[in-house]
Amino acid sequence: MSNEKESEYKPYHHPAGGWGAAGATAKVLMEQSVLVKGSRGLLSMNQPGGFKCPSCAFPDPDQRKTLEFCENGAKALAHEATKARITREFFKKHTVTELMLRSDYWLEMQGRLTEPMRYDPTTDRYVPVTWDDAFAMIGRHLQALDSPHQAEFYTSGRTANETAFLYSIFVREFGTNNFPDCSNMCHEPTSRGLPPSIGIGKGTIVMSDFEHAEAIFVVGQNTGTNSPRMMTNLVEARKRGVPIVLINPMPERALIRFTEPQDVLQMATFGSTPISSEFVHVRIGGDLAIFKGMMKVLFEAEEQGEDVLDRDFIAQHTAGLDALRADIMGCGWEDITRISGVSEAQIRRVAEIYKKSRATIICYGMGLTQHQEGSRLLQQVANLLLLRGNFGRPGAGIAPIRGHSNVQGDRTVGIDEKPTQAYLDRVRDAFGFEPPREHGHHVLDAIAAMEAGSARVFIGMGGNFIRAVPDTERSYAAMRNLDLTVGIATKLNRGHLVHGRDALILPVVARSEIIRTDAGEQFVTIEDAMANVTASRGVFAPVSEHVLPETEIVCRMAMAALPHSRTPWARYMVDYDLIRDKIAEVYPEIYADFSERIKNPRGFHLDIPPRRRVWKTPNGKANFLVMPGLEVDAPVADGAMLRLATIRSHDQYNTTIYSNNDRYRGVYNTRLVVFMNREDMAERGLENGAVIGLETCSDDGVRRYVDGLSVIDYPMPRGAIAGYYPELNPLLPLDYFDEISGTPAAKSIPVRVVESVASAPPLRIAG
Ligand SMILES: Nc1nc2c(c(=O)[nH]1)N[C@H]1C(S)=C(S)[C@@H](COP(=O)(O)OP(=O)(O)OC[C@H]3O[C@@H](n4cnc5c(=O)[nH]c(N)nc54)[C@H](O)[C@@H]3O)O[C@H]1N2
Ligand SMILES: Nc1nc2c(c(=O)[nH]1)N[C@H]1C(S)=C(S)[C@@H](COP(=O)(O)OP(=O)(O)OC[C@H]3O[C@@H](n4cnc5c(=O)[nH]c(N)nc54)[C@H](O)[C@@H]3O)O[C@H]1N2
Ligand SMILES: [Mo]
Repeated sequence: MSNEKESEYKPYHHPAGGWGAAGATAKVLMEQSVLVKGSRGLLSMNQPGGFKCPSCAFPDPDQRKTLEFCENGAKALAHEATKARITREFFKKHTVTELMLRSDYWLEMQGRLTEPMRYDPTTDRYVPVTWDDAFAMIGRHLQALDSPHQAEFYTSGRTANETAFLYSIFVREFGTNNFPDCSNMCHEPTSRGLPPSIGIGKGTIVMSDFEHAEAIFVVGQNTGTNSPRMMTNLVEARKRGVPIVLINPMPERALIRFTEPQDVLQMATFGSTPISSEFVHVRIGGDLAIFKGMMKVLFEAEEQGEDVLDRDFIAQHTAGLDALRADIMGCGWEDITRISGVSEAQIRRVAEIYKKSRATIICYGMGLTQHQEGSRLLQQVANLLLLRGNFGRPGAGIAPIRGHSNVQGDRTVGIDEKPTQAYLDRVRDAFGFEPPREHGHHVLDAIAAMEAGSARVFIGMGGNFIRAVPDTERSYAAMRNLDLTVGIATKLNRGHLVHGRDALILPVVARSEIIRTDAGEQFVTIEDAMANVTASRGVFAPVSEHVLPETEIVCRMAMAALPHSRTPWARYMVDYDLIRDKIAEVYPEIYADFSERIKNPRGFHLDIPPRRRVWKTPNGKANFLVMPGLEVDAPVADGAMLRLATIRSHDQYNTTIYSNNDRYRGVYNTRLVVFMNREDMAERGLENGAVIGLETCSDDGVRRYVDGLSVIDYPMPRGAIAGYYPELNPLLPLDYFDEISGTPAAKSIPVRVVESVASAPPLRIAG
């Protein structure tokens, strides 16, 4: 093995960001052979008149800079604008069986898909198909179903508002609410958990709130990697002396020390800013105990006659305080510290920061949502904020840091397996058909239906469903049960290789590319994680003349499946203003005058009622909701059990692997690692770099096992380990999820170490 490719662990001692980030940006543009094109693209990214970054959902700042992108946005763009192409010759060369043996990284590096392909079982290859034949095949399969509920319509969060809206109309006119979407594995606890509490399943802050906050909490979110542009806000807050509390089982590098790649002076002097003022080294699943401990400190202070609760706000706007107080005061410090793994002294210190602050923001990510009680855990975050009136005040609020660039928008415009009856009435009135009224499938329901054989067709609007879902082997088998699988995509991925009897790959015009129709150039819109809607206009020519815009694909699928439809699909397909007019009609409260308002180059903000202290809950109040106990994951009676969090490296975008490195965590040329506490290693007789297997602790008779993982001695709390998604998804059982949202508990998989039987290459441990 060449030295260059040797897998290695080499702790990263520099601040995050800085020259490392600048260098990585240049490197990825060169790797994809798009130095000039990519640099030109970066100038238009997140700028008025340009396109929205295809990476994360973090908003643009109010004061625009000439450059508004980050290292990982540059990777996303470089991989989208890449020079590499997959042509029909590629598919002629490789059978699907052969391609299955390749890594996700290798598949990604083959480049952009350039023409529609159909699976040919006689040769086990994808072969070219015309668009007309592809749509005819989809129409035939959909019309042949006994019931519309036998089809699953997946959406990944990169899909723009106009496309997602039409897709939701097509599917409802077809007759089902089966809308599994990536949000079901992501921020669904936000969407389902927060409405009973504050009346909306979205975040309540806007960008300017960072300027007014007096304390910021970053909980279970790896900002420097997954929403790097937010680092600017944290750096600015820190420079103002605002305390930043980091709650995470991993000391994420960027949240400890950061150099702003756009700060010329800091770059030149190799300076950096310390970010977190308090690092709370929580056990996996220990956050609930911390939040309850903090609330206990507040209630104790209240008992002492201190003026710590926002009495007026509570009296005027909330319900349920007494029940909450009783629950919290019933929690003992011994349990709180044991379950959180954090000392009472530190919880008191953090509570003190919260008490002193007149405006607090709590940001969170997958570290909170992907637990068995993720939804109810978030309600406790809301409780904590409500106690001090941290809604409807500058500098305060709850901030779910969303994933995909339009995942929030997709839900807003109808990608929802549990739509409200009022919404369905508006669809009926706007389109003149009766939509289905019963709830449809989320991701886990969809897999169950495939396993049971009741689902026959799967259509994937973007994403990589099969690689993102739990229980890899079982899910693969479920997918292979289908009659037809359709992958609407920019890049080849595993989802195209684990397919039904018939299968199609339909390549699309990407976010950074120009959409041209008979009515001229079109643009689409995106809603970011803070509910700002902005236009996105691509700047590059499409990758090939044989790819179609996603919106056209939706319309032509609809025309093929619904030959008697009265919906003017052929008109929507060419003129996106007509789609926006329909969105305005279905959502008059938030989208009135859409086509007019979107002319503002900065876009507009969708109303978030809690910002006005208006609560769209049944009782018209914000509700303190009680969650008994301190555990967010069911305890497991196994002394050898470790909790595994499956996380992202710095060089991946979900299932898309940019490289096998994770710079800030010091990992190079491998993704098969497990970060573990030194004492947990010693207890198991493991040396740094030892190769192990992991096995899930479950009692359903299924053995879930991943082998060939190198252990890394890492500052993890006792009993907590971490490793990369999607490689470790085989360990995540399909029935291990949050009941309220259906979100798999990917951050707390109970596992034990077992002997390795694989011959994995050794991991070199450097200084
Ligand atoms: N570059 C890049 N950007 C991305 C993505 C990407 O893959 N690459 N993905 C996008 C998507 S779809 C999403 S949803 C977001 C994901 O962004 P994040 O939410 O940051 O996702 P993760 O990397 O899965 O893990 C988050 C953090 O949770 C911590 N954690 C694990 N368990 C616990 C726990 O019990 N408690 C606490 N407090 N913390 C815990 C981990 O240590 C890690 O720091 O990013 C989006 N942006
Ligand atoms: N164990 C574990 N599992 C997880 C998670 C975890 O933390 N741990 N995280 C979960 C989360 S938060 C999420 S969001 C899901 C992600 O699940 P998905 O959203 O399904 O997965 P992605 O990897 O983002 O999808 C990548 C594919 O999207 C296609 N694509 C990219 N751009 C475009 C485009 O513009 N148009 C179209 N049509 N296609 C495009 C490309 O072909 C690419 O291969 O995974 C979930 N699964
Ligand atoms: Mo996500």
